[in-house]
Amino acid sequence: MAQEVILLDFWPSMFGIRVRIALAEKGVKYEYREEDLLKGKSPYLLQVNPVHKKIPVLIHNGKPISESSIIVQYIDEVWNDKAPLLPSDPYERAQARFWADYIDKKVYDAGRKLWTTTGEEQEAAKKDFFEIFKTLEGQLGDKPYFGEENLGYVDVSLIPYYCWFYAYETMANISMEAECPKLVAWAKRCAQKKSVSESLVDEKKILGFVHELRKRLGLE
Ligand code: GS8
Repeated sequence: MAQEVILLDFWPSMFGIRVRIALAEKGVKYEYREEDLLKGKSPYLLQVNPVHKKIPVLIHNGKPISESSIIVQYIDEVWNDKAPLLPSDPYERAQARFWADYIDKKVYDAGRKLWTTTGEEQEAAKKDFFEIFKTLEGQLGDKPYFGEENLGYVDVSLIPYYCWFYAYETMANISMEAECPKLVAWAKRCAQKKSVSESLVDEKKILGFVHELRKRLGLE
């Protein structure tokens, strides 16, 4: 059966980038539909994600799936003729889900605080941010990928933030390389993969987007 796959996405979104990478890893052809959230939300987005009204949404043969982590797992299950993203062992799967959940609960908010705060508040935000990234770096250990020898579910969860590092560094005057060298080496390794490099966004464009968001929040 011909597959109709549509991705409703917004270019700077780390959540959308996860889905782009997963689809690229599986070699799935799809129609990319940009949802310009700076301008508003389309009736189509409200129709396909009436609960959260957020991108990304994957529409597979007319059926919508929301929430990036759930979408990536769905892609892994449907296009199972390609290398799996999640491990097959139940315990290893649970561990991968634990770390992806940790990323979901921690990284976005910690990163956002770096560019929405100043002074003491920002110093505390930096401390929290590096605590999270050092925990992740510890979990990576000396493995090439979180998914051991190949890019896996946890890698796909975290790598989209790589193109936001430059904005975090610029706004908070920090160095990822100095604090988390192994994690930066991992990010560079992931970015050598076509599925990742073609899905990530230019870091300077992300910085420009952060300035735009700060203006909208009255911060500059
Ligand atoms: C988060 C998606 C999200 O925040 C996921 O898919 O993993 N837990 C969800 N999407 C944002 C754009 S990226 O920052 C979004 O659609 N925001 C619109 C809104 O908040 O109204």
